[in-house]
Amino acid sequence: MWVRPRTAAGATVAADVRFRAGTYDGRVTQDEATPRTGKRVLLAKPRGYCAGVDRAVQTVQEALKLYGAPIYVRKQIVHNKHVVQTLEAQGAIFVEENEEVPAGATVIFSAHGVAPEVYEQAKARSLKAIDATCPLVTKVHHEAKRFAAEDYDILLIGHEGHEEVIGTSGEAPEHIQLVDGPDAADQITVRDPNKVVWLSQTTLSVDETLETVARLKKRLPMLQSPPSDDICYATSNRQHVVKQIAPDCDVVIVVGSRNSSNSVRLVEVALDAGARAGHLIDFAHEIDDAWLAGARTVGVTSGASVPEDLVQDVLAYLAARGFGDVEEITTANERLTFSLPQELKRDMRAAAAARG
Ligand code: 2E5
Ligand code: F3S
Repeated sequence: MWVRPRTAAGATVAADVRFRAGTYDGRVTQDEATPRTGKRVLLAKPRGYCAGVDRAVQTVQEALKLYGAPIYVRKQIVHNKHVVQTLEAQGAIFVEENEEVPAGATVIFSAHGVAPEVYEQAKARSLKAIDATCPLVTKVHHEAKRFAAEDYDILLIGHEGHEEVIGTSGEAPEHIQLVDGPDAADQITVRDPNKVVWLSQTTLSVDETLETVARLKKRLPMLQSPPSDDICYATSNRQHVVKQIAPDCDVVIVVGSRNSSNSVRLVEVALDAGARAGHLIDFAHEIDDAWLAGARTVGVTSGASVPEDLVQDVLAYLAARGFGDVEEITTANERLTFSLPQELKRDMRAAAAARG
């Protein structure tokens, strides 16, 4: 049955998008999947906002409501152009470092986490700090602190220069070495090969990380694994569904920003899994019609920092070019939510009590 899709806000999408939902049970057959124009979209689910992004964006919005504009945010709250522009329009001021925040003002730390020295700098400037670090990033910080306290060498698999890696490394710089990909594994040296553990950034390619770990284990057979997966549920779920649809796609369009690690990974995963082409775009108008020339099946997904409205814009754009038949391929249903940071909740409760 064809049903109209609904956006997160409850609005229907363009009338010429025909949409149906299904769970993935192997390849979609041509007969089922290419009705009407013979052109179709396979829409990945899960896609878009994860629980940590939802919480971080809400944190900024609630802080704006509670304390009034401007609210300072250290680094992009999440790595998405549209989210940052929207929050700026609502009164958020994004800065690179605490020194740019006026003494005594409120600063929110981004979802990617910060090193302990960033809290200390904020304290020294009497800033009111609200920590929007995703709890699943905080979990990796705790692991790093724990293994460092036990004097382990920690091999942190991640991308050099990424904010999350900088924040996690800052928990125990003297114990942590970065391993940026499988080739880097061959260069690692440790103090005691019997006391070494690997941890990782939350948004890596699952398959590439397995390869990096295998390469590390060849040289360090006693290497220990994290107590639980550091690559988060949202990263692995988005990669899993894109892997399922990619072999059937002439082109996969991933909505996400260039500095969004998890979004960039989705393009790589799609190509590795057999998509003939893959593109990362921030906005529908960036689609080049040449990408669609001769294509019958277009895959669509979005990174964990991407609002659903941007995906709906892409579907409307594709529908206007004959790709109006949309099948949503679901491989997992996500229900996780995180509560707002304690420091914000406390002030929200106090404000509610003062209003009576
Ligand atoms: C915090 C992990 O994928 P990225 O790490 O570059 O970040 P993002 O903002 O695109 O995605 C959300 C997020 C936030 C992922 N830690
Ligand atoms: Fe957190 Fe993973 Fe999202 S680490 S912010 S749940 S992509």
